[in-house]
Amino acid sequence: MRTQVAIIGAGPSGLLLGQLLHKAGIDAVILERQTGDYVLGRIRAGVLEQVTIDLLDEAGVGQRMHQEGLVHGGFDMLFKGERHRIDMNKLTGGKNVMVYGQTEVTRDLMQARTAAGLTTIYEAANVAVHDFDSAKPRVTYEKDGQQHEITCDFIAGCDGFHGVCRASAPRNAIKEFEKVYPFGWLGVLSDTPPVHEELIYVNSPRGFALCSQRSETRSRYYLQVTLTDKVEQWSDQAFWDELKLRLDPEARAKLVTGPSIEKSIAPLRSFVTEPLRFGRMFLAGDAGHIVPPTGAKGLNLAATDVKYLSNAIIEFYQDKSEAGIDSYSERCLKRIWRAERFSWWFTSLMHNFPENGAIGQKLQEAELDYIIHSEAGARSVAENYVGLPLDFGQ
Ligand code: RFL
Ligand code: PHB
Repeated sequence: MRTQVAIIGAGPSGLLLGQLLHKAGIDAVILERQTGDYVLGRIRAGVLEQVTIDLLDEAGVGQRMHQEGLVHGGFDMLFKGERHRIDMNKLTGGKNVMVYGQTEVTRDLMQARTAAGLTTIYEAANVAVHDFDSAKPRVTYEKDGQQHEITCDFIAGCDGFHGVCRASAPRNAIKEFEKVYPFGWLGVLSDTPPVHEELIYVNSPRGFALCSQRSETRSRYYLQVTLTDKVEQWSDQAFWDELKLRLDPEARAKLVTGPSIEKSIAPLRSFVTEPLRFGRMFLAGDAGHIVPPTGAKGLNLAATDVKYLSNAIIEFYQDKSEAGIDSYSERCLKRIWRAERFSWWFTSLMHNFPENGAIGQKLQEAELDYIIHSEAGARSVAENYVGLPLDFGQ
């Protein structure tokens, strides 16, 4: 088979890239290791920045998001038992975020792909990338016991943190920066009304908690847990009991509990690969970087990587210019490091680090106190949370 762009991975970055290229008349095939249902079953991010909303509109898949997504103009920070609102909308001159789950974004992109008759090969095993240092890259894979080959102009590595593309880059050409945090997030999804109309980020002596949501009837809650904790150790009752202990009295009284419909533990990591381009192969999304979820940046960064990458590839075909693909890595990494910094900072501020002792907790409380009493401090949080503009600093 021959295509212009072989995309590895049908997560949000691969699917969005496929859609943006299709809109520009560029042919792409997506290879995905899992089934479509498996991809849709992964419960992950829930907050979209304005730039991501705009991109989904540009890709022609924003209709359901605008109908069902919840627009949030602020969020609460709870510390020392009291809640304080960050009025993002006011602090950023009218910007908001949208609460709309990654699962729904993925579903909308998959449906658009099916409707346009575009090729996604699910359950593609042993995907391997070849010759991306030449003008004729190839991708091989197995499907139903048969070996297949795709020849292409470009390979887009949208295959997540554990994918094959980054692993195939020459070791001497790649630099990796990593920080692994000494805790994880235990997440529960439940068909119960959210405890509050906006998100609540909690710094408590018992550890971080987050009250999030997917709709007016579906909630998503997280607890900071130690890395040795196993999901099986956490009954639903134990989860709700611990969450209540980390909330303020009003939220504790209002919290509606119910059976979990999903429960999982995610480790927290900051990770960046440099560069993001190896000849004719590009990395985008989690394949190139990971942020701890505290700043809600993972999915949004994946979307902006893909925006830069699709622009670069479109420029290559339409203008016969390699300027975009040459600057892809550098442009993307600037935005990535800004989001890495914010996510690392917000994680450090909100979580319990017993190794930092009592002074660590006091310093966090002093910083939180500064943020809520200083408009400059609050604005810095707000402008990063809603997402810096695509052309920031350029
Ligand atoms: P994805 O979503 O991981 O998709 C990559 C796809 O590539 C496939 N794949 C392969 N296909 C073919 N051959 C191979 N060899 C392959 N190897 C992998 C995979 O099956 C998969 O379908 O990456 P993408 O598209 O870059 O999207 C990024 C986002 O998914 C990610 O940034 C966020 O979800 C991060 N993230 C969270 N972000 C938030 O903002 N808030 C959260 O609450 C949040 N929770 C999470 C998360 C990421 C998690 N991961 C990666 C383990 C929770 C988890 C558990
Ligand atoms: C979520 O709803 O899953 C979510 C929201 C905000 C975050 C992280 C996760 O910072």
